[in-house]
Amino acid sequence: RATYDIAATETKWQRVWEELDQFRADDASPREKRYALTMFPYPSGDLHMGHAEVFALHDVVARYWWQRGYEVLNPMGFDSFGLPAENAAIRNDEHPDTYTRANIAKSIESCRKYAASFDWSRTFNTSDPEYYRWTQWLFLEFFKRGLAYRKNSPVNWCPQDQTVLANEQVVNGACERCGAEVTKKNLTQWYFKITDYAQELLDDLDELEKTWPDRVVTAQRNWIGRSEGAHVDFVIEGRDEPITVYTTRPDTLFGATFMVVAADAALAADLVTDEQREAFEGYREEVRRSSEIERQATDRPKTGVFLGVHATNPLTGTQIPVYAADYVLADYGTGAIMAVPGQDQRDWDFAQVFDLPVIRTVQPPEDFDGDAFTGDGPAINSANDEIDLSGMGVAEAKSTTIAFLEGQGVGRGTVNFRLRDWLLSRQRYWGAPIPIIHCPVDGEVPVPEDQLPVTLPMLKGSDLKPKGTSPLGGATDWVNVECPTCGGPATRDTDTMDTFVDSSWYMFRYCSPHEAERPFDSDLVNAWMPSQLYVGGVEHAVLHLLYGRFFTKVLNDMGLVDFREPWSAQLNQGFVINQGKKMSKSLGNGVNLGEQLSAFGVDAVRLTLVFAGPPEDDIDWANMSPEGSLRFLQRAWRLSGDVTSAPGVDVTTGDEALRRTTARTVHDAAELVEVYRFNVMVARVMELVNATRKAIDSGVGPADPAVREAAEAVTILLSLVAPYTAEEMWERLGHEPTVSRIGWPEVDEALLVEETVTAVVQVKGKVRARLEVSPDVSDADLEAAALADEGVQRAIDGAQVRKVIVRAPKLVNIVV
Ligand code: ANZ
Repeated sequence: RATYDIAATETKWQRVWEELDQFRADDASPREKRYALTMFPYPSGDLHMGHAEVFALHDVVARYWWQRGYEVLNPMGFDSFGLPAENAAIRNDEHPDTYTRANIAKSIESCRKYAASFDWSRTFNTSDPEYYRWTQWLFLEFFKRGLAYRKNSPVNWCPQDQTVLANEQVVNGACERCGAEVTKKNLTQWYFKITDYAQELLDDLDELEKTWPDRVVTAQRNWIGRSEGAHVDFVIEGRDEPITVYTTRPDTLFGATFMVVAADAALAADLVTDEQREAFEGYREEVRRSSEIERQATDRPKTGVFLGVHATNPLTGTQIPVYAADYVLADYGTGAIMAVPGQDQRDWDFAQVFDLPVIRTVQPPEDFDGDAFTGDGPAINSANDEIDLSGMGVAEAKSTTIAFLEGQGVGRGTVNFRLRDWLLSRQRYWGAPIPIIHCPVDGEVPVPEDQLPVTLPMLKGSDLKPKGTSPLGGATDWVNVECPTCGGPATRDTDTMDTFVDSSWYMFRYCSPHEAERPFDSDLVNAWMPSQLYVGGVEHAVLHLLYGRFFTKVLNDMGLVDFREPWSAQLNQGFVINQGKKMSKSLGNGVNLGEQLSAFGVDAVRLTLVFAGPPEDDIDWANMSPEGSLRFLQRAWRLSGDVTSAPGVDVTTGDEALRRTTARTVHDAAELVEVYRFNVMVARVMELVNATRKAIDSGVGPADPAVREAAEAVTILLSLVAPYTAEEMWERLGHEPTVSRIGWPEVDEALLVEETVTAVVQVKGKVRARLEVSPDVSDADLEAAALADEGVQRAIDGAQVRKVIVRAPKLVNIVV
């Protein structure tokens, strides 16, 4: 059996493509623009199976758009700042840039071999000074607008990486990068005020929900965590200022029998009496030593300490004790709660340990035998001389209570968000320096625009070892500067920015990557964006995808872009796993991409990944058959050698059955790609290959123009998945290179109309109607159509139908 030489084919076409440069996006093109974006990789090594999967899936759409006649922007760059490069540099005693550039060179080489249709003329690395100059410029714009600020607060601290982490980077209490258990530390840090946009970030999800994966939208909604409730003021004996608590259940206020303040909040230390101070401080130490995971575990026994003071319940007038405990978080709501053990399980558990009273304020159903009752029901034990909630449901009792508290001036309805401001400073070297100068006279002074970028001083190897403070602090020549305002001695900020800042605006940069006067050309950005497809991992559901949305809104407020959401549609691929498990070094189940590519060729690996299933599903490589993919590609390729008619032959005279199959396949393939069902599209191409093979080997024969039409359609459809094989086929079919931008096959609409058969309808044994129906009409549909026919109705003439015998698609017999 004839086959093609994989290695030779790959080398041959890479050279041709290089010369043709056919995927360069033309800003000036009159075609409609499409922007296919895929998350840029972190260059920590060469490409792996995960990249192979994403790029294969993403490329189907990018190549499809080209074939459909769009002008496509499909760029690729590298998210090259960050910890792995810095850690590698420490290990190898080199500069992080050296490591980063070597990996990038390897990755680009691999992407080219992999035939990903990226426009390499637009590539950049976020660690290029020409790029981070604008990251710094954007930081300063945020600073000028009050959206970047410094504050001292307890922050997540990774003891292993010796740096702070954003909340988003703490996963189950552990550092997202290295897995070390995260602790808390008080530090002055830079924040972006993303909370100013909380409501809009939430509202705009309603529109995105139509085109974004559900799990991403849900994750963002939960992360933003909007809740409606009330602030309630509690008067404390011997203290002027009341304590305000945040509650989502103001209706339960009559049942608030104690109060809890976060043990690590300043308020707790402020409230505690002298008699209780020692006990409190001991407890606080204990809390600081325990991890976030331990503290948030629901099954853990509740702990706490009495602060020695009482608060007055504003509705009952009762004196209720105030405790410090670790189940209340310092940085949520007001850091203090009213505890209602009758309706809240955590409060119930605490009340059991400390022997505190429980008053139910919602009547549980009769069969209820749990502890706290969190459901809806009529209010009980909830009345005094001025307000009576008795019998009201939760919603009504809430609004009634809020109105009453507002009237008394001791509370107000409020909206609360779980979302915190974005902590962006890092005490590490390999990132964009924060372009601020600290002056004893003028305070925080922005580095003047004409002095950007603030480039990193040359440090390497052991200079970079984590010390808990930024390594940049050691570069004294770099640190000590004149204050741009007063000229006096001042120092540079020594922190660098979180790499998520770099990746929050890279999609804009691709639209004008060589722009030297500003971060991007607004006209070009508005012409290309929002991007119509963003392909990437669901692990970015709340980090990157929320930050990028936030940046876009700020850029819109600055007048730099004319839209407020950067990505109108999104696709999350599953993971490539092996033998049912995530690939890992310790399990030794890693699959080496390079080996797969040399064994089966690029096309077979790409086809396997695309054909494996819906893109969202995980792919278990152990169950895949790249051999099978290769066999199919060779089968398809053989067709191209068997066609004996000439290019451009009049196909309208070809075999109609095969022409119909081809037309249907091409038509459906387009629809399938549009809804990301690439695997089904491939299955349909396989069927078309079989049908064509059958036609060649049967009476139709290889000279029939329909055979050429089918083989050409197969080639164009395959160009989305297996570009090397497709080019080879196209050439064998007698065409000039290349097939990649030849255009989508034209479909004769007439061939899509289903063939019909004639069904005969008899009433009392006499033919009364002939219906044109689809050959696969169901009995029920045919019966309905027969009974609806006017002639049939006339023949029945109001008589009782006793029996209908249906033999779809040919016959209906009506007995009256
Ligand atoms: C009284 C109450 C009664 C509550 C009840 C709930 C049920 P979400 O929905 O997540 O916003 N809370 C408030 N601040 C807290 C903090 N810093 N740490 C821990 N818990 C805190 O949750 C709001 C509810 O969580 C608030 O409503 C408060 O308890 C608690 F039957 O107040 B609730």
